[in-house]
Amino acid sequence: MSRAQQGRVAVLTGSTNDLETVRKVRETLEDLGVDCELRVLSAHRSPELTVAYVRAAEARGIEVFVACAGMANHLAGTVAAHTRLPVIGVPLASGKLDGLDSLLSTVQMPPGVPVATVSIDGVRNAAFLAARILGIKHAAVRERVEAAARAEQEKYAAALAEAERGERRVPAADTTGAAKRPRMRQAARPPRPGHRG
Ligand code: AIR
Repeated sequence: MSRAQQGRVAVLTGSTNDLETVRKVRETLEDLGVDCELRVLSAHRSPELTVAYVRAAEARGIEVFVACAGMANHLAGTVAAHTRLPVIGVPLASGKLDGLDSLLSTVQMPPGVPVATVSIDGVRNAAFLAARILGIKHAAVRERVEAAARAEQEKYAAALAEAERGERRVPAADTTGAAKRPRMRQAARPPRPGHRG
């Protein structure tokens, strides 16, 4: 862990084929000043290795897990069954159901074994949530989360101001402003039969 980084997150994923998507969890965590280790482990294909890794993780300094997998996703649930640390589940879009199977199998955990499930392919939000959890203990991470949120708000405000300036910019020859006026309304729907209006 570099001296600038605080906290330690284990990011697990079910297949090497997930890595392109899942690497964004690590990138975002590193941007937020959080140390992270990424492992390919499958609840179905390498169950014993997965459990051994989870059981040993806390002693090695892991504070939060992010578990990602596609299809019938039992990785996050398996992790949550073998640790008392917070577990964030990321359903991945893959297979014929495009992530819906993974979402449902990640989110529907029995009481007492929680998995905080983000959206399908919600890799960046998984990292932000892990950083918010770590921010309770690590002040430097809390500050990075705050700075990232402020930067996001400023970017949104700037885009909004730019859009409003564009709306007000009317060509000199067009005194009515009609050329710039956006078409906001669609044609009114015909009244439903029996509707008195
Ligand atoms: N997977 C791997 N072990 C259990 C599950 N659910 C997931 C992987 C991947 C999908 O199954 O996370 O998203 C397909 O894996 P593969 O290796 O066949 O591409």
